[in-house]
Amino acid sequence: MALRVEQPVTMESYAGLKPAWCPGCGNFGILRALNKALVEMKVQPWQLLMVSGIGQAGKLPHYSRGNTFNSLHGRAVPPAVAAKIANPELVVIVIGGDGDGYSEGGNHFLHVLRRNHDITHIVHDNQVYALTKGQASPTSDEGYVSKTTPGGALPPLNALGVAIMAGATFVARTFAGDLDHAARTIQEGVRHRGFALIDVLQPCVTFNHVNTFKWYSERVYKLDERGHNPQDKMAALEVVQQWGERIPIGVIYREQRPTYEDRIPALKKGPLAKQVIDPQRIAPLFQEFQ
Ligand SMILES: Cc1ncc(C[n+]2csc(CCOP(=O)(O)OP(=O)(O)O)c2C)c(N)n1
Ligand SMILES: [Mg+2]
Repeated sequence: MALRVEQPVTMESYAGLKPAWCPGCGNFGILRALNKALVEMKVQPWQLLMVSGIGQAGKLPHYSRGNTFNSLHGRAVPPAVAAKIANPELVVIVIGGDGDGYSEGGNHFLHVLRRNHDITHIVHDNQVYALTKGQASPTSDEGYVSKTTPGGALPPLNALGVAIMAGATFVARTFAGDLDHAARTIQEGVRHRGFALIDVLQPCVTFNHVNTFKWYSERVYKLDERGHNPQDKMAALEVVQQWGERIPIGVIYREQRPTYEDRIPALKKGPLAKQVIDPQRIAPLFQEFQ
C-alpha cells in the first residue's frame, strides 16, 4: 500500500515556476488569491486539478502546483467536467481569460452553466485579448479602441447576466487588486456545491490603458456591505446591470440545486477512478472493436 506522508499546506506548497507575466499584471493578484484560498481550505496540490485554455490567464497553472491540464483556447471546460465525473473527489478549477471563456469558449460556457457540474470557473477578466497583443474582447467597454476596433468596440456581453439566466448556481465578481476579497470569493466558489463562476476584474498593464488598477479601485464597491441577498434572482439581475461609475463585487447570485454528478447513478458507488474494473464485463465491448 502506498504511504503518503501529508505535509501541512502552506503558500510554499503552491510555489510553481516564475511567472512570465508583465510586472504589475493583475494576474499576480489572482494567483496569490487562489493559492491563499487553497491554503486556507487545506487543499493539498494532489487533490486539485486546474484546467486552463490559452492566453496569459491560461498560464496560471504553470505558476502554481497541482494536477494540471492545459487545453486548447476556449476548450478548458470539457476536460474539466470529464475529470470531475471520473473523480468527484478532485477540486476542479477552470482557469482562463475573458476571451477564452466568453468568446472562443462561448458555446461551452453557455451550456455548462445549467448542467451544474461541481466545478469552479475563474475568469481573469482584463477586458482584452492580452496574449495576442490587445485586441478587443467580448467584455471590452463600448468605444474601446484597439487594432481590431479602430472605431471603438461594440457594447459588451453581459457575461454574468447570461450566466444567471442560463442556470448558473453561483455567480460572483471580485477584483485582482483586493487580495482578501478575491481569496474569500474563490473560497466561497470552491465550497459551493455546483458550478461556480467567478469573474475577476484584472487590470492588464500593457494593453488596457482604460480599465486600470486606479480605474477599478475608484469604482468597485462590496455587495455584502449594502445588504444584497444573493438568493434573490431579480435583485441579482439588477446587480449585473450596474457598470460604469459603480461596479459591484461579491457574491451576486447563489442557489442550491443537485449537481450533475449527483444525478449519475454510476457514481453512487464512489468515484469511477476508484471503482474496480471487472475485465470479464468489458471484454465483449473490446471484442466489438477488434
Ligand atoms: C482556436 C484558437 N483561436 C485563437 C487563438 C489565438 N489566441 C490565443 S490567446 C487568445 C486570446 C486570449 O485572450 P483571453 O482569453 O482574454 O486571455 P488573456 O491573454 O487576456 O489572459 C487568442 C485569440 C488560439 N490560440 N487558438
Ligand atoms: Mg483577456
